[in-house]
Amino acid sequence: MPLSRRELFALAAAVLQARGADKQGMIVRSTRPEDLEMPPDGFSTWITPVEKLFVRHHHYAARVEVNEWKLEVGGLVDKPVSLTYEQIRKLPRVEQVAVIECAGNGRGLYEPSVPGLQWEQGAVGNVRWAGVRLVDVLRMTGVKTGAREVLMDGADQPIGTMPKFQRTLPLTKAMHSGTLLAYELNGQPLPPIHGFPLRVIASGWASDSWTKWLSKLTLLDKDFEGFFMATAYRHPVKPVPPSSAVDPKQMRPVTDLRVKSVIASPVDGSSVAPGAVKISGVAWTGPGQVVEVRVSLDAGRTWNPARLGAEQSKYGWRLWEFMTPPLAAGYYNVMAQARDSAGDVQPLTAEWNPSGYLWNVVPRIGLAVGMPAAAKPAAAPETPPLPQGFKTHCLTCHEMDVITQQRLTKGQWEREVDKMIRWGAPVKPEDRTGIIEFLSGRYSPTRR
Ligand SMILES: Nc1nc2c(c(=O)[nH]1)N[C@H]1C(S)=C(S)[C@@H](COP(=O)(O)O)O[C@H]1N2
Ligand SMILES: [Mo]
Repeated sequence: MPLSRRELFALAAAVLQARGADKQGMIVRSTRPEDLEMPPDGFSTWITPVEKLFVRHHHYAARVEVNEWKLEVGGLVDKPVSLTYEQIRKLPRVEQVAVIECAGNGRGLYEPSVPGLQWEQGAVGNVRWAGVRLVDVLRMTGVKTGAREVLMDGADQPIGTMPKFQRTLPLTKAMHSGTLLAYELNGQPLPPIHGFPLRVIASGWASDSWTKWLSKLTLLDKDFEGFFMATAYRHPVKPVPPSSAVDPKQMRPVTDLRVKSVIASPVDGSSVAPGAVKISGVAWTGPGQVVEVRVSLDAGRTWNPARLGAEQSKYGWRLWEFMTPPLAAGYYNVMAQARDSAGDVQPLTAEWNPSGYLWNVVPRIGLAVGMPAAAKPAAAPETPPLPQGFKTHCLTCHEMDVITQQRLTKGQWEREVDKMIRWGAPVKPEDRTGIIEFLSGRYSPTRR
């Protein structure tokens, strides 16, 4: 099926923007819409440079003409306002370093695997934001009694018949001093791909609540029922059996980030000369502060305290490093574990959840000292013959890359294909079975 005019336009805009943002060296999870993961070396600096910051959009990126743009604030307010970019820039300016982390960061590490972008570690960054407090905007409008949630709308348009990306913040989080509307990233105007001209910063929370290209805020007196609140971005209230389907009513929205450390160096599977080795990385948490990172060289039998870096900020990440004693030749299982001021400790094993959110398992790397690195089998390039209708039904809105990274059961593939059909993929009934057979045959949990 040829692209509609709107789709063509959105695509052209996305391509233009991709050229504008210099994101070389990123791990590409999806080329269209663009979903890019930070490579592991991004965990070696306190501030993540914009070229390394991960990118995640559900739809194609919006391109906003700032002269035609306004932020509308309405709903249960005393006085609705419509603010220009200049008016927002004149409000009291706040700077804040904060971790931005996708709720799905680490999804690719869950076993059994779950559908979605197979992020490993790098759907996260630590950025210096500048903007205004959301509460300062709400002071201008006043908030009527009974208002409970703030609905956030962005200027990006859905692909096909996908639902709009609409999220809400509870009023308490919206009024929190750490919640900003940001117009700058690392001292530069927000790049288009990261939400120019204005985006939400819900510090301490996963970034599905950090609406980009923000265009409208609406105060509501009840829970918003849109797809991205009522169905997506929900986490089981109680632990569930792996692979189970869980009713969204038994889940609640993802909010706080979890305490987590990542090892930046050495890289998993590398080989070093005998002697002392510097192990380093970063650690962060949601509410509270990281108070300790400890490192094990023997798969968790014994632990050593790491030194925390001097640079810190309430919502930022913390660099850490541990200098080992001289290491004899051998193979080492290196782990890192962070603990925060609330007493939360990084777990050793995952608690499975249906969408693969909030992965924060202790990272583990293999390190060869004075011996060759373990050989890794090279992945065979994927050039599968496609089934009938696949190109026109599936590869119109996105590319093959988003499919080849999945490892799903037949039931999971059926649910994915039917979701795509609901979202406007023009799959003919006679082609549906062939597509599901192809996907579940080739991209199944048993094929690694
Ligand atoms: N308007 C809009 N805002 C959005 C999204 C989106 O698709 N549309 N994706 C959200 C998600 S899930 C994440 S993880 C972050 C990613 O922000 P980044 O691309 O600047 O890293 O933006 C959030 N804000
Ligand atoms: Mo996300």
